[in-house]
Amino acid sequence: MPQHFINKTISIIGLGYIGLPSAAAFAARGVKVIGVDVNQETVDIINQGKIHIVEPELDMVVHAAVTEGYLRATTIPEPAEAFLLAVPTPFRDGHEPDLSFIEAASKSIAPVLKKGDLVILESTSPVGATEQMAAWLAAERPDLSFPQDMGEESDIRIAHCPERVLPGHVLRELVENDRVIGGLTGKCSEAAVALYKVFVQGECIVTDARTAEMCKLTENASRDVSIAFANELSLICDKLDIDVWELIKLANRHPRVNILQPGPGVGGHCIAVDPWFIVNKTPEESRLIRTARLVNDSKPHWVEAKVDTAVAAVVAKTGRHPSSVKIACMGLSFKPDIDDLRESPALEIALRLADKYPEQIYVVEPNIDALPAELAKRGARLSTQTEALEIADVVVMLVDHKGFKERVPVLRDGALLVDTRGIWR
Ligand code: SAJ
Repeated sequence: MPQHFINKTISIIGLGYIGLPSAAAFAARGVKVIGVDVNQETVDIINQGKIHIVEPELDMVVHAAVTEGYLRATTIPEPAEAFLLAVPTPFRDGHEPDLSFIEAASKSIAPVLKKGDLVILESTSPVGATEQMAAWLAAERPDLSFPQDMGEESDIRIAHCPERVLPGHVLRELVENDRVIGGLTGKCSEAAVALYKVFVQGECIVTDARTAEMCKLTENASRDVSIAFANELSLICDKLDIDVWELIKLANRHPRVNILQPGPGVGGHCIAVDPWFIVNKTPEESRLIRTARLVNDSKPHWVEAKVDTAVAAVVAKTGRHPSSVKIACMGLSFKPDIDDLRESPALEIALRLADKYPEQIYVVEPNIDALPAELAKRGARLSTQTEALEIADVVVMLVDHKGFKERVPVLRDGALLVDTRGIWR
């Protein structure tokens, strides 16, 4: 471990999907970590050596860190040598970034800051947020000097270092991924590199704070635009009666083409959010990024219309009443093999269908034990695959879970398939 952080304490503010694994990664290297979260229940669970989120292997690492005394959680910040803010940055109505969690976290650590401390913003943030955080801290602590006023001579060092880990692979990616580090000054960056070198094996690449902020937004906007291209192709191919998945496979044989996969839309709390931070700052210039967001956001409506067409076809063929048509929704999570339903297009589609076809929806989601209340309330039920496929007239494939991909079932006679993932077609 770099000498710099031996016998020092690191405080992580926000013990969610990024903060808790980061706290565990520092603690596993023998650094004393104080985790801070506003939620007392989260703090209590962690202090029992348990976790409140689903992430492979995290439970073992947190359990070891807590029982060996390297990680402790609290609701009230305590003095430390480095503070790492990993709080949410959602958007408000009109896609306006909501920095209130960063503001609250900054104000909560300000009273315990002392000369020589390092403050790092890890939350994915609009350009300028790190400078804003520095301004909030400076306003709270006029007795300390900050880099925006004193440059390299400042008492406090400040940097932005966005997280880039993939849910489901967080512990490995935290260690192996390269990190982009944007200090407000050179010394700020140096201090941040020394901190991350405690556990990061990837390269720590130094830039300024605004470039680091934009870099993270660019990564997710780039993926969003690529997925929008695939989703748009799926609409075009549907009109032209071409199998989009075969088309993409063939086009990807070209050495310089790498098209992503269409789906029911883009979910999760990152890719569907972060591009708006760019659009919000530079609306005139961000035409492609905005359009990609709109293309991806409109895909669930297109899928819903496809299901309506299938229901109408069943009715036309059998003469049955539409209210007797049963629909199986295969998968609810925002991507395969996780239990995370946040901003899931599959859930959005299931909810719309349940509104329109009450008591007719059978949901198959192997990663959850109970349906979200909003879906159950609409009369949808959680089923096994066997039960749902025995009864369904229309099957909607929404999430390419491993189990669904590995065993392609034979649908019952007359059943119609709407396959948004191209795995049962
Ligand atoms: N999706 C498609 N087609 C594809 C790939 C993805 O429809 O070909 C959909 C998924 O089904 C899902 C959504 O996109 O609904 C997002 O999934 P994802 O696996 O692309 O990304 P996330 O949201 O789990 O994680 C992303 C990652 N960013 C990039 O890959 C550029 C991760 O590295 C970031 O750390 C994370 O966002 C974050 O926290 O910002």
